[in-house]
Amino acid sequence: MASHPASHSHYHHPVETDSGAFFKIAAILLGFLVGIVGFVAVMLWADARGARDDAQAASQAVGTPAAHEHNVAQPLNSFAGVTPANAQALAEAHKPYDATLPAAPAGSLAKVHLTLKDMTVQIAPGVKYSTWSFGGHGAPGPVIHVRQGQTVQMTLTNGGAIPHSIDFHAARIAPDKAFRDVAPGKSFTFSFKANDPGVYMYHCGTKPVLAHIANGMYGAIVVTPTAKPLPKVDKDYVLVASEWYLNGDGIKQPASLDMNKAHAMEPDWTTFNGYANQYVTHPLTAKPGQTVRFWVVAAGPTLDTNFHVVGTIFDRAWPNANVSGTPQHDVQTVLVPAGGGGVFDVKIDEPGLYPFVSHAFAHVDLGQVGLLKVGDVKGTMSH
Ligand SMILES: [Cu+2]
Repeated sequence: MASHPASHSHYHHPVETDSGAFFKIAAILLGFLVGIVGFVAVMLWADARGARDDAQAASQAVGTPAAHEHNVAQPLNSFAGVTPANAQALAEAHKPYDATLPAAPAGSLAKVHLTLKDMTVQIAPGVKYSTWSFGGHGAPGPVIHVRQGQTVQMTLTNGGAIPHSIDFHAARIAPDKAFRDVAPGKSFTFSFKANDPGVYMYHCGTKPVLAHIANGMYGAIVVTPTAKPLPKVDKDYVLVASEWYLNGDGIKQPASLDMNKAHAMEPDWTTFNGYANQYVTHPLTAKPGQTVRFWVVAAGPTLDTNFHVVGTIFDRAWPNANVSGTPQHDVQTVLVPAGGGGVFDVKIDEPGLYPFVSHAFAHVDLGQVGLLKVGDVKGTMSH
């Protein structure tokens, strides 16, 4: 009963208490309201300021491209994974780049003639990109295969709109002479002796090299060792890894290079042989018990490839394509640096679908994955 009078006494001053509370609550609400209005005002101001900065950046960009490219921070829009609705049908209709190593020519002279062409290709299902391409079939350029000791006589014909050149990593030659710029409409021939076996990158070396490689000017040359031949294998496949930096999604109109993304190293697509996931839809094949040799080049322009085959281990690996040296045995993942190569042998006995990837897994999501189908197995695999 002691508590009752106390609470009762509260009930005796209802008006005064309630009205005090009312003013207090009203004051607090008013305070909130002022705060919210203030916050909204700050947001509007920031928005307006952002728009003004954007307008300034845009006007600067028109007048001074250099400032636009290097001095103005701006968001880089990603088009990673953006494909049209019928992507699956397009992927199935796409003719994959032939990864099979072609035969080396007979005799002591290997004549190679590459014509440069500006052309639009697909780099993912329904994703078009305006390339500068070697050999007229997009990126990568054709696989060149010679034997150690052969002389490579290289003729470059520039069918493009601007000067280009060709730099062979397989050559020991003065680059200022051999890798010089060739003007549009002109041809240039130089020769080198392929004394060093391995798999090498070739690429356009015209400035800015980043742009020329990013636009598809790269390929692989395999120099088969003859002094110390490699163990015989059943299949030889060539994979050229590269990444793409797009200024649009490439669906309605072809994308071209976004140099800011290329500098930031934020690709939209990464590929083996120039087209995202093409060997997932159209797997490379082997029979159970066969040994498959992968000749891998990472063309970049900037990013490395961490080569790995899921479900097996490399029986032999020649990191850096050092095929005149001793191979490593039983290794899982080998770095193929941008501008470098590697050679990898796998013998797979059990039928199945074995993905080959860059094990830097962002690259798998961006398209640098394929399947090696061992035996007559059905279905596909998601990674
Ligand atoms: Cu070029």
